[in-house]
Amino acid sequence: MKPQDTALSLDTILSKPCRGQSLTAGQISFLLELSHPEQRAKLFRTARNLRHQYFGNEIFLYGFLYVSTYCRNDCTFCFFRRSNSTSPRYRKSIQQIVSAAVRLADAGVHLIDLTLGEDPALFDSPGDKFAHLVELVTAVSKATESVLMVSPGVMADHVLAQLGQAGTTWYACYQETHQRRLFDRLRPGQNFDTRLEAKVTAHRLGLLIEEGLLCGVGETTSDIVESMEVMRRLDADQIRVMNFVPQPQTPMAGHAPADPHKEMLIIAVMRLVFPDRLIPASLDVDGLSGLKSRLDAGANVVTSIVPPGRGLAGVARPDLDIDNGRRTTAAVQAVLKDCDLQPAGTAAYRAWTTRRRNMISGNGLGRKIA
Ligand code: SAM
Ligand code: MD0
Ligand code: SF4
Repeated sequence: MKPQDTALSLDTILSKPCRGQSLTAGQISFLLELSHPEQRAKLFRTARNLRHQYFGNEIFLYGFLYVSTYCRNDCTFCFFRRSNSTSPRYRKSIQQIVSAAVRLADAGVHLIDLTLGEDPALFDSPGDKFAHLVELVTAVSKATESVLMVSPGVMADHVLAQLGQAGTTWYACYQETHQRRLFDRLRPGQNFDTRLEAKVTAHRLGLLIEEGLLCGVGETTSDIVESMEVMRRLDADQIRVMNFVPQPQTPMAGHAPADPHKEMLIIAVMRLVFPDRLIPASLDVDGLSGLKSRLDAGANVVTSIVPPGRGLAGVARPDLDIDNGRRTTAAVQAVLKDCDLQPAGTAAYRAWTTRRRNMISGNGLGRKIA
C-alpha cells in the first residue's frame, strides 16, 4: 500500500469501533504492526476517545497484595518459579494481609487483588486444602468495603464457588498465550485446557474474570490476534497485557526483553476491540514512570498499587517503586492529574462490577473457547 492509502485505510479502520462496528482479524493485525510514530499516535488518540466514550475521565485503582511467594510450579518466565532458590519467599498471615488491605482501602483503591503462587502449603496439603484461602477472603471482605479479586492459580470448581461465597467478585488467571506450544514452553507441566476452563467455570459461577497476555515471549502478531478472539469468546471482563521482564536465575534470563512499545500498542488495540472492558496499566513493568504511556494508550485501571514498608513483593518487578512509595494512590493521582484523568468514586466501581455480573449470568455454558 502507498503511504497515502495506508493513511486512508487507517482512518477507516479507526473509525469503526467508534461507530460500534467490530474489527476483522486482518484489521487487528494491521493495527498491531503499525510502526510510524504518527500512525501510532492516531491509534492511541482513538483508544483514549473510546475510553472517554465508555468511562469518561474516570480511572479505577487496583491494589495488589502478594500473599505467598511460594510456588510449586516452574513457569520459565517467573522469578518465583519453584526452581529459583534465589527468589525471596514469604507467606503473610491473615492479620498481616487484612491490615495491608485496610490500608489500601483507606487510601482509596477500588479493588484489592489477593495473589498467590501455587503454594504447596495449600495445593499439596491433605484435607480441606483451601480452607485457609477461603478464610483469608472472608476476613478481608469483612474488614474492607473494597471489591475483591483472587489470583491463586488454577482452582477446582468447588473452590471457586467457595471463594465466591466468601466474598470475591473477581477471579484472575492469565493464560499468557493461547498457543498451546508456546504455553507449554512458558508453563511447563501445566494443562492449557484446565487453566482456560477454570475461567469459564468462574464466569458460570457468577464471578468476573481477568484474562492476560505476556508480550515478548516468542508470540507472533497472528498469535495476538487469535488471543483477542479467545478473549472475546471468554467474554473476559478485564483483559491485560504485560511486557515480559527477564528474571535472573530463570531459564528466560537471557531472553531479549520485550519491545517497550509493544505493550502500549496491544493495550490500544485491546481498547478498540473491547471498548467497554477494563484494561489495566500495570505499575509492575516499568513502575510509576511507565504509567502515563499506558494511560495514553487507553488503559482505564491502574494496577499493582502496593503499600510500602510491609515486605510485600511485586511480580515482574519484585521491588521496583514499592518502598519508595511510588506505587501508592497518592503517587498515581499525580500522574492521573497530568493526563486530565481522575480516580472514579467507589460507588462507580461497584456499579460497574454489579452491572457486569448481571450481564454475564448464564454465559459460558457449553461453549468451545479454544
Ligand atoms: N501464581 C498465580 C498464577 O500464575 O496464575 C498468580 C500469580 S500472577 C501474579 C503471575 C502473573 O504475573 C503471570 O500470569 C504473568 O502474567 C505475570 N508475570 C510473572 N512474571 C512475569 C515477568 N517476568 N514479566 C512480566 N509478567 C510476569
Ligand atoms: C499487577 N503485579 O497487577 C500484579 C499482578 C496478578 N493478578 C496481578 C501481575 O500488575
Ligand atoms: Fe508460580 Fe504463578 Fe510464578 Fe507460575 S507465574 S511460577 S504459577 S507464581
